[in-house]
Amino acid sequence: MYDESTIAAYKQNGFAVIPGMFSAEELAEIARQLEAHLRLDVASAPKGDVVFETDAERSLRCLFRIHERSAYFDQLMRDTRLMQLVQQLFDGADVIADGTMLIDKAPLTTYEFPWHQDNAYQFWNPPDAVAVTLALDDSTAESGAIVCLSGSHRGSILPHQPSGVFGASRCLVTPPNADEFRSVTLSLKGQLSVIGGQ
Ligand SMILES: O=C(O)CCC(=O)C(=O)O
Repeated sequence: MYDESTIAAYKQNGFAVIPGMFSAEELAEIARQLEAHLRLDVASAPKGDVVFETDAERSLRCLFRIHERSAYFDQLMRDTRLMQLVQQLFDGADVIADGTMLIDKAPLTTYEFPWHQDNAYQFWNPPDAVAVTLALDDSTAESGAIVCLSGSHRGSILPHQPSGVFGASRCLVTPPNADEFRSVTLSLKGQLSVIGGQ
């Protein structure tokens, strides 16, 4: 069982940061498996599952559906700790592990993820889903950390439109009102962030 204050923070804010779920050794192994997988997978992944950079130091921006081509990442997606955490966040409901993706924000990348609700990509009905993100690199305000709007998960599903950004293709039609929600930058280092609501 996870700390009740983490669960309460998630319900209040729509996100939570959980340090220490994976040990330093496990994180190193995940990073090693990822490197090995990328060497094999990027060339053979279906075209729609890979998004490349044009102007950054590293060429990969996003890789989708990794678990479909990697037994290791399929198993990681179903890790008991993750499944139990999400089950507790949803008050004991059955949990389905649905997908995996890698987001690589390389140095000198010039794009921004536009404001969006994740369900604009996943179309769950009802939209009872979370994104569980594992930070393999340090993720800071300077390096492009995820930014969340605290409490915005309690609102309704909002209209989205094409954003024109490769790998982050949908954005809110009307950007959020900066006065309405507290904006929180999730600085992560070997930590897990859970973001949910819509
Ligand atoms: O990395 C970001 O800025 C946004 C990522 C995101 O929306 C997601 O992982 O669902």
